Amino acid sequence: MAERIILHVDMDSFFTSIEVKRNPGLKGKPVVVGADPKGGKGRGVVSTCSYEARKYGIRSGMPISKAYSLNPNAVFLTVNMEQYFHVSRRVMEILRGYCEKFQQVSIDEAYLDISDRADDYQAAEEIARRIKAEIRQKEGLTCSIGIGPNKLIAKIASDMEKPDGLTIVRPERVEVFLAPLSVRCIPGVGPKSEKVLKRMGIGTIRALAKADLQELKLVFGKWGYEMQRLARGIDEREVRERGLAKSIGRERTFEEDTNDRGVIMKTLKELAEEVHEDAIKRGYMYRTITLKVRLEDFTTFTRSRTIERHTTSIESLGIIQELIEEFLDSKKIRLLGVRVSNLTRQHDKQKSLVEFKDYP
Ligand code: TTP
Ligand code: MG
Repeated sequence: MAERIILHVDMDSFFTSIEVKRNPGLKGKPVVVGADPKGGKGRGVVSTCSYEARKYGIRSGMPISKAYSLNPNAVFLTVNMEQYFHVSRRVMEILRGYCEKFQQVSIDEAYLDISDRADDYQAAEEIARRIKAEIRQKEGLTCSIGIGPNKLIAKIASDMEKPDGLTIVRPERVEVFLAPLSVRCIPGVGPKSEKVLKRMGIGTIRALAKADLQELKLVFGKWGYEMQRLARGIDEREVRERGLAKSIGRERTFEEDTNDRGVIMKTLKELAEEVHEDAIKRGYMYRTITLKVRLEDFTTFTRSRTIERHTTSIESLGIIQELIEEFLDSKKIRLLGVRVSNLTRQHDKQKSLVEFKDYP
């Protein structure tokens, strides 16, 4: 494969930065965007928070009640998904203008293959600076950019000097750059792989790069081989626009079949929230919501509803709660699933015209 130069761009504390931009009085304050904390009794989670809030230990995905206990004086804001989607779209349009090959990976993150526009890393740095300046000028927001010979390196690099970072890793620096990092920095190595690797005495990427391949294969199969290639800085994944995902879903099998309404409703709520969060993070709105129910005798049913327009709020929850009703008095339930489909990253036309007017 010819040498490539890849950029990974990730907006800084994205939802929060948009809120601060709209209300400059919040600048420099700990700001948390997520569910309503209701004086510490609120349910739901933190979507994201400002870097000032992170100093108190507040993080994405944390229960909002926990965030409240860490700093009750932080500014708590609920999400304005529609606006974040608009900003996301405009940022992605800016980025698209800087490359031939583009790939949006989430609501605030994208890869750019700039190999045909930059002959060397100096030219790449120039481009990165222009991108940062254009986003700052047009949207009043900062981003962090990583530059490297492939997606893996670009992605890890973009996270290195957040916020407003620019980290360049030339091919000859890849090995030194990766060596001290935790194996967790490798995409695909989650808590489970990390644990197994730890037992094998492998904690850093350096150790993984040097590990015995046969042993890795024995434990992880093909993934062991791929993992080690990544640890050696080899990543041939192309930057390419993927078609939209077809659907996003989650299922859960009960340990014991149940007809307990409370348990069923609680599980559905969790599933709907997880699916919704996942859709938002990946930058998708949805129109169709599907419930799947498997009864104790293994008969399986699905029920779907399509709403009038794509949504960014958690309408899936209410709909799922209606769809489950017909199953509540029947046999015990073995498995529940929630799925959203009819996905888009684009606002429905009419709606967006209106929205654009009252958002500068
Ligand atoms: P991230 O890029 O992971 O986070 P961030 O942009 O807020 O902060 P950073 O400077 O570290 O990049 O996610 C982008 C947005 O996605 C984030 O602003 C809110 C949303 N999000 C959630 O709603 N829930 C989550 O658990 C995460 C991780 C993100
Ligand atoms: Mg981000």
